[in-house]
Amino acid sequence: MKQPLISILGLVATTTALAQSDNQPNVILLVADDLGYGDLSCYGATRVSTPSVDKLAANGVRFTNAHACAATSTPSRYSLLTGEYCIRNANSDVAAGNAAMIIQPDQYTIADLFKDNGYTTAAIGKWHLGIGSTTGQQNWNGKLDQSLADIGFDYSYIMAATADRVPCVWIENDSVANYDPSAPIEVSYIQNFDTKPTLLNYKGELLVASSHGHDQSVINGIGRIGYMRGGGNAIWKDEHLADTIAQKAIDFITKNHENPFFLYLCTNDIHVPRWPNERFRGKNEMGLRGDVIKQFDWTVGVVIDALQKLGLEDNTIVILTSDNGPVLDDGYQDYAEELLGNHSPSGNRRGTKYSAYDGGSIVPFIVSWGKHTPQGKTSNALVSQIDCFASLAQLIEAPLPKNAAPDSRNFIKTWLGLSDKSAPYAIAMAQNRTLNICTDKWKYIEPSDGPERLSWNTKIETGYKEVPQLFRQGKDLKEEHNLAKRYKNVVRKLQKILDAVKANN
Ligand code: NG6
Ligand code: CA
Repeated sequence: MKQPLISILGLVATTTALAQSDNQPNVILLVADDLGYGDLSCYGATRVSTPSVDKLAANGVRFTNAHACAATSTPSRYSLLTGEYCIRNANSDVAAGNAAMIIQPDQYTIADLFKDNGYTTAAIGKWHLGIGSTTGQQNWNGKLDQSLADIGFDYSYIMAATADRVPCVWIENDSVANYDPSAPIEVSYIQNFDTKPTLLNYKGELLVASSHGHDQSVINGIGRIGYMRGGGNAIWKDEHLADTIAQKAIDFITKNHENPFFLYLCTNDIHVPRWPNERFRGKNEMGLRGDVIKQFDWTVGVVIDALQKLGLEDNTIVILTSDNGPVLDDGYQDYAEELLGNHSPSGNRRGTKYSAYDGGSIVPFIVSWGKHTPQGKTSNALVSQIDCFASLAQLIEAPLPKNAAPDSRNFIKTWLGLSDKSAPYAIAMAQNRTLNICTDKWKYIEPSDGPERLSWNTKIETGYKEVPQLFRQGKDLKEEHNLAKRYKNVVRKLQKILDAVKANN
C-alpha cells in the first residue's frame, strides 16, 4: 500500500489512518507585490514593524536565500503558476491591463493541479497575467470570453493588472464586479477617449503625483498607465484595495472551510501607487511606503486570524513571499526615497526590482503549517519559486501530468523545514530578459548589452554588463568582485544551463 507522504516526511509517528485533512491541507500562496527581502522586521527591518508576518515566521520556517523567477511581476507570476521558466514564453513581459491571457487554457497550472485533486481553488487580488482571449478586445461590459476559470480557478476576484494600470475595476470570475450599466467601460492602451483629460491636461487635485510616466487617464486623482472611460460605481477606491482583498479572501476561506482549498492570494501592497487606507496613512516614519508595508502586515494578520477562528491553522499551509524585489521611486512622487533613512529594502543585497543583481529577485519566503512545521526555524537553503508546483504536488501526492510544470523540482522537505537541502540552482530573469543563476556557491549573470541604469530611473542599477559576471555566494553578497575571468569553467557550466533553457531544451 502506498505510504502517505505525510508519514514519509515523518510528520506522524503513528500508523493510525490519517485524517483526510492531513493528507489534503489547505494551501494559501500569499504573494506580496514588490515587497523586499529587507522590508519585514523578521528580516531585519527596524524602521517598520510587521508583527503579523513575524508571528507567521515564528510559527514556521523563514528562508534567507529564496528567489523569485523574475525581477518583475508578470514573468515571475507566470513561472510560479506554471512551473515553467518565463524565458520560455516570449509573451511574459510586464503586461498591460488589456493584455490577453498569457497562460493559455491548454497549459496545466498549479490551480489545475489542486482542482484535479479535489480542491476548491481561487485567485484573489493582483493578477497581471492578462484576461480574455485577445489583447484589446475584451468585453468589459459583458462576459469575458476567457478568464481564470479556464486555467483552473473555481473562483476569482482580481485586478486585471496593477493599480497603476487601467481598467481600475475588479473582475469577479468572467465579468466586472459591481458593474454600473450607466457607465459603460472603454479601455485602450493606444489612444485616449477625447472627452477625458489625461494627466497632462488634468486640472483637478492629485492624490499622489507622477514622477515617471503614469500620465494617461487620471482615476481617483491618480495618473495611470493606459486610457479608460466609464466605470462609474465599479471603479475601485485605492484606499479600499487592501480591505477588499482581505475580505474576499476571508469570505472564500470561510465558505470553503470544510473542504480542501487552494488560495492564490495576491496583495496589491506594496506596489505603486501607494495609497493605503486612512487607518495606515501618516503613521510611519518612511511615509507611504512604510504605511503600505503596515497595511500588508495587517492583511496577513486578518487572514491568519480567520484561519485560527475556523480552527484551520494546523490544516493550512501558508506560503508567504513576494513577486520580485523592492523599489523606491517606481513612477510616483511618494517620497519613498527621501524618507527611507537607514532602511534597506533589499536587505544585504545589491540592486532592486528590475535588476539582475540579487535585489531584483531575492524575496522574503516563509512557510508555516501550524504544528507540522518547526517553530521559528531559519533556513539558509537555496529556494526557488519555480519549485512551488512540483513541491506542492508531492505534498498532496498528486501526479503531475506529462509536460506539466517542466522546470519545477520537488523540494517539499526543504520547504517544510524538514531538510536543509538546497535546490541545485535558481534561475531569475531581469527586466530586459537577461538571465542570472544562483547556486549554493556561485551567482552568475550572463552578458547583456542593456544599459547599466534604467532609463526612467537612473538610480536603479540593472546589473547588465557586456561581460559575464560571476560572484561568490555568501562572501560577496553585494556582487562587487567579478570572478568570471578566474573561473572560466564555472562560467561555462552555468551559461550552459541558461542556454539550454533559452533553447527550450
Ligand atoms: C513600469 C512602471 C512601474 C510598474 C512596473 C511594473 C512606469 C514609469 N513604471 O513600467 O510603475 O508598474 O512597470 O511593475 O510606468 S510590476 O511589479 O507589476 O512588474
Ligand atoms: Ca511586482
